[in-house]
Amino acid sequence: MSDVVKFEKRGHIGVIGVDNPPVNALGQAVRQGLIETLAKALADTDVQAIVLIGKGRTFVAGADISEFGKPPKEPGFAEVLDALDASTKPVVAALHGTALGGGLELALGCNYRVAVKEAKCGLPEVKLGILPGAGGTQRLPRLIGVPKALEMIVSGDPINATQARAVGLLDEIVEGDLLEGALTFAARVAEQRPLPRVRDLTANVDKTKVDPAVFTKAAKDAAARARGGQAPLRCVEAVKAAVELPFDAGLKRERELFEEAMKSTESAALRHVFFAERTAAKIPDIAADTPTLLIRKVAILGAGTMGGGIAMVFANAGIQVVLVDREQALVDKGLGIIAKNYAATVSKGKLAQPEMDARVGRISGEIDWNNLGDVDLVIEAVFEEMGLKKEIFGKLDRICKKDAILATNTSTLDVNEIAQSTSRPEQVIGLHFFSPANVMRLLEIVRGKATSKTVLATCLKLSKTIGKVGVVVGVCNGFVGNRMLHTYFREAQLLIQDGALPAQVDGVITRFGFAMGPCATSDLAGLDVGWRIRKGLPKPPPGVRDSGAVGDKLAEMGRFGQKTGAGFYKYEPGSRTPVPDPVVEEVIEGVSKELGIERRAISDDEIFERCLYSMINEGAKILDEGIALRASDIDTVWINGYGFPPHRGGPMFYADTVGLPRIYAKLQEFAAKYGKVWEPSALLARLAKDNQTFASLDGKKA
Ligand code: 3H9
Repeated sequence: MSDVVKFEKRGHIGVIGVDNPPVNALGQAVRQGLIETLAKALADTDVQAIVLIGKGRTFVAGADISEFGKPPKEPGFAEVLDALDASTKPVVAALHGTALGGGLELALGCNYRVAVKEAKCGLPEVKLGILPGAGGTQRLPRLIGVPKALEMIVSGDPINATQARAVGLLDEIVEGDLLEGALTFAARVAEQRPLPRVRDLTANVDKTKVDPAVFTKAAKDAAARARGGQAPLRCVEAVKAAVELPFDAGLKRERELFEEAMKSTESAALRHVFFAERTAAKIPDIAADTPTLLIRKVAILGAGTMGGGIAMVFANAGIQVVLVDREQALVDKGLGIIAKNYAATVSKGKLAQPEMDARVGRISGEIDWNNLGDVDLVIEAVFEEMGLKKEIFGKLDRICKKDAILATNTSTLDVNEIAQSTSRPEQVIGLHFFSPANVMRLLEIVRGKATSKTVLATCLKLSKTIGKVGVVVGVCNGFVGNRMLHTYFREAQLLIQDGALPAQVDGVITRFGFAMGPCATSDLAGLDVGWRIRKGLPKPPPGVRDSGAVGDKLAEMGRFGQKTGAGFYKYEPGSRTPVPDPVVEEVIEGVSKELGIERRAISDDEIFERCLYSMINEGAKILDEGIALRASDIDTVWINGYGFPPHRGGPMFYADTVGLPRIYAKLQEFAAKYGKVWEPSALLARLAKDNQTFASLDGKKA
């Protein structure tokens, strides 16, 4: 008998329990075990009905993703579903945790489905660049109707048990113990015949009743959202087959689309992203059982946009927050903005009023630092000025309890230097949130020279608690994300000086899949920020090009970006849509002339290569210096913090798909034309010479 699928009898009900921690993924052994235990239950004359349940924290959370891309192992998923279809006794799926992907498809192959109210159901395959490949695209529309099935399959977002019951996905919500509830349900339906099978339902997929426009619209919306990704479109195609073809032919079409998707680079990229995010939480010298500190109360220093956003992140996770600033008026302003942000979410129907009240209730204001003695973590989010930060950390050191973690949200400054202003550098760490902090998933966890393992392990665990993807990075100017952003934005600006225009540069980048190009992003962030910083800096030395020249000129004209209705583009009042502006063209031409640059036609390829390859080269340097632990960590940073298109896998994965020898050759060409900043990183040069990939460093094949 299988180790991962167990069979027991409870009276006249046979219970099949999947026990494959951590998430009961449907690997080969589980598939085999399901077929065997089902046969056993059917052969046992005492058994009148069967309950299929998951042990541990969840029902089956899907196929085993680590088996993807490898030779298939028998029995396949289809055989499990065939066995369920052929069952002569009712099978009741009992769901808890997350019934996702192949897990939900398994439940759809059962005759009935019951769940606890905390359960979630979904078909997230699209997020892995594939589509449900075990009948989900054929059964779900038959059960809940085409529009709702399309929505679930194309978005990949799960629904909760109450919603699932309302649309007919569940037959019952169980109060109390799931197994007991499922046994009672099974006993009730044990005698009922014929056995209901989702595959036999026809009303919801009746060709004469389903409006074909739903597919056209779904495909159009999916294409707009996917920004070049094909998986959502394949999902639409597969659901369409449920309406156009009989069940078995529909399954065959689903299979073809599934296999096509599975072979795509898009799917390889998205699977890489899935595992990269989880690998980021594993730090070689931090054992899984490293002790951690309890974080119950957090102080945020600075009640501005960033501080307020961070406060919301903790309050959302049920943690007490104290928002601190110099004056009561600033604290009140910060608290007011937070309340307004929550209220906006409530008015959109995305948050219930009592939950909003609970969250707001967790955030208090403070101006007296002496009252911070009991906080477990302080996050400083004030101006980027070393002197000020050192003064603050010295003060915190005197006030905060001994084991409190002192964190800085700096995006550029030296965390080691900040730590030296305290008597406890081992308690100091960088927690770099991304704006808007309550929306962006990335958290760069900056490990200082002295940061203790306990503090690091606590922050990693905390990142998960607050719903962030934590990536541990080392200390350097800009850490991983901003350091690479700097080279990418530099090239975008130099391309403009050389002859391109903002719309051309942004167009190349958005067609690759970014939501915004560098010029539109600068308009969103505000051109005044960089301009003010650069005013205090010396001009670049001879031979180094001034990438800020156009931005500074625009800022001098009061064109600060979206907030002033003009920057690299102009914006109609109340609109965020960038409109090319002839005035900007004149400014750019003027700057090129001033700098003695003869403008030329720039090809889209050159734009793409200079923007992307400069970023990749910097990533390779970061990896070589040990600032990032793995290439996949860099990908995780860029996907979660900078809008890199997930279906491209992140800059380093993308580089592997292009081929490092090719990128290396381009870097050399650019170095010859544009100078030292383009010198290839030693690591990239070595990998290119050996015809290797960044993934090979992480111990995987690309
Ligand atoms: C599919 O089903 C295809 C079918 O249509 C048809 C095929 C023919 N496989 O996320 P966590 C690992 S596609 C293998 O930290 P949480 C994960 O790597 C699949 N491994 O926990 C991690 O390992 P480690 C459709 C998996 O509580 C550990 O489990 N299903 C899988 O935060 C814990 O994971 C999905 O896309 C898997 N399917 O979240 C669901 N799932 O500890 C994918 C997890 O070594 N999974 N692992 O790092 C999830 O969304 C989340 O894991 C889940 C739990 C919500 C379930």
